[in-house]
Amino acid sequence: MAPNTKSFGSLIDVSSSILTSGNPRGGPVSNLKKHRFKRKKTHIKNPKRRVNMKIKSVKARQVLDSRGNPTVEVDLETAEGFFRSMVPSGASTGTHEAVELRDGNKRVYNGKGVLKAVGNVNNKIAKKVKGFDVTDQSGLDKLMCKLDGTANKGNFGANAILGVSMAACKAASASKGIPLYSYIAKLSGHKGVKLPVPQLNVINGGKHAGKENDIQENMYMPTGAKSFSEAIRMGAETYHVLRKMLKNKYGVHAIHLGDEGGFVPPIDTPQERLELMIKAVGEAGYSGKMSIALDPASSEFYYKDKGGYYMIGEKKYSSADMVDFYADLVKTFPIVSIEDGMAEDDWEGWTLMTKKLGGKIQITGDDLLVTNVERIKTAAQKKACNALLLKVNQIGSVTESIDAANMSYKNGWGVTVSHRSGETEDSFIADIAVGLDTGQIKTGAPARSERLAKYNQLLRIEEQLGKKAIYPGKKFRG
Ligand code: 2PG
Ligand code: MG
Repeated sequence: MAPNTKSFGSLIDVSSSILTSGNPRGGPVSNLKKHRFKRKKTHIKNPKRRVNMKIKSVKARQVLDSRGNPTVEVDLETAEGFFRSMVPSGASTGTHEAVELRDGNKRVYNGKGVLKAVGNVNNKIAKKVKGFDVTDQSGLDKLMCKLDGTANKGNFGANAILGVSMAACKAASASKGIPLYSYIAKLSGHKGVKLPVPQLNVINGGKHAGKENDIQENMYMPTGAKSFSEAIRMGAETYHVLRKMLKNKYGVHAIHLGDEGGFVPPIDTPQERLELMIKAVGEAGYSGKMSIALDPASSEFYYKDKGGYYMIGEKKYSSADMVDFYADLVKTFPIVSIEDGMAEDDWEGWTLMTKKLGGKIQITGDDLLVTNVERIKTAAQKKACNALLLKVNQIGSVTESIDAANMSYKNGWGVTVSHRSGETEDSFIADIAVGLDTGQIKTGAPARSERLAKYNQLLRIEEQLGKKAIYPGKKFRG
């Protein structure tokens, strides 16, 4: 039976923890303040509201992501209303990631359909989680992992499990009458007051731009801003200066956008791209206030079978050559963070890079760690990196994502919450970044609504936190 429109009001607000928690049943926004105030009071004082925490129904469907590929959407119903999540999807995926279940029928969506994962939610997970208390996030996630029965969620699909896990988390925050980021902070043992320094991917390369043997992401980090909103302003203004510059220099083709909203100019040398980025910073008036982060995504240009070498453009590099190459870039440009500078299983290369550059910059593991505590443990033992890139769909549940962040903090590492190149309008990762006090988020250029959904949600959170909000700037690593 289709849910009534009043209840479905909250679905429109899935991207906004404020509206979801303040006004879970929808209704006119003008009533929001009054409504939120009332709910908080009654809820805190009335333990009987626990009854509202039970899952009434779970329904998944196939929708499309920002690349026009199918993905899983989940609507989870409690007495508070309906709560929706949408699952992101990568292109430069690590081989150790949890399984993203695709149908594989080449005649339908090029094999990328997710009807099997959708069916797993609707036919297998839904009935088992009916009646489960959404505020028991780890119990719910454990139950789904147990039912799946594999180490990599290969049975149900991480895309199926994560959809339910995120929707339950939203439902739980609403039942507690607090914003999603505050709820995640409580779940994970953090304060939930730190706005992240954004890593804004303004020049897209590699797989996100249809290129090979190429640095994938060239990002601005507004470390000199005083607040998150100032950081976004700096990022957006500089992005527009860069756009003009690229158009003047290379013509209109240079300002077409890649998967993450950054430009794809016909510039192949990494140095030339960075020079232009820094020039744009100067013209925008932010010299000295904007740092740079890179994600080469080097597993994509590592040729393991042919003796193990990297290749950028036409040039081959050993692991040691790559470290020298990065060291040169770090000397020349204000680079503060390099992610996946080495390939996912080149442990020696990672350790070498961390030894040589880890004292100076952040060395972030993405494909290396895949948000997996076991790989984080190994990396810590080998001193292979000093930061985690946290992607919820790499591991496939909210609880395991929190565990990955907490273990990274224990190692003294930095943590960056990250989008995927295939994204949706769901802004869950904005709330998780604040909830975990990571101090960093990577969610694309300041362009394209699937990217802006996250930055805009962070603007709302900043407004709601008011004076409590902390923007770490240069201290983004915690
Ligand atoms: C990455 C991500 C996100 P993808 O490599 O960090 O930018 O790309 O989602 O394609 O794996
Ligand atoms: Mg990466």
